[in-house]
Amino acid sequence: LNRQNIKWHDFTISKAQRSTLKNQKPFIIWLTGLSGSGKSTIANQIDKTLHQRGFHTYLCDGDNIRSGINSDLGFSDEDRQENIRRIAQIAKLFVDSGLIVICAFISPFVRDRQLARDLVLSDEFVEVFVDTPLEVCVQRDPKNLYQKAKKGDIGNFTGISSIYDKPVNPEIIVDGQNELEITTRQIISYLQKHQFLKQTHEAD
Ligand code: ADX
Repeated sequence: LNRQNIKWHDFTISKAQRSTLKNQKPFIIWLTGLSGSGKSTIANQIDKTLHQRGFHTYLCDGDNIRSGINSDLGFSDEDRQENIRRIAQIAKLFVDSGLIVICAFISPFVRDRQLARDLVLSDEFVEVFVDTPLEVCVQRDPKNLYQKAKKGDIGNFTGISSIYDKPVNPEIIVDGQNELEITTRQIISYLQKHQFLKQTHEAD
């Protein structure tokens, strides 16, 4: 591909101006963990809580993104890499637009999560490891996918026939077996403590 003739252009209205208008600091909350670990449920609760407190948010979730923009991708290592690359670029655009973006993807490879992190400023990325033991995810098996993966009906299944790199140094580790309310409070407290959430928004 010849990218020589492509040049980045800064337009008049900046990220700072867009976020000032929204009265918030834009950033990404990146949830990673096994299938069935609870990422989507936690992401939804964080999204709801922030929205109710007056923040402008957007939630990107694996199954949704994969049914639209990434419907051409499967679960080989290369496709997962491309999945995360595109989502990270999309999340960056949302951050640029002034939003708080909540991403919930297995994102099994440390390299791809690092790539996503490196796309934004160092204080714009909060990695949350949803730590739920594989046995618990297998037991939950909400979509019966572990059962199919064990029988060999689904290949490259994370935790069964495809690897998951545990995060090395995530900002937050949540115990996927905790009550949803406790986990949500843990994440929101972190965000408050580290100045991600301005005080002007009402706390409940
Ligand atoms: S990722 O690995 O590329 O980050 P992503 O989060 O987008 O995965 O999608 C994961 C979802 O796809 C799972 O929750 C599950 O419902 C579904 N899925 C289908 N096949 C697989 C597979 N082989 N491995 C993992 N998840 C799969």
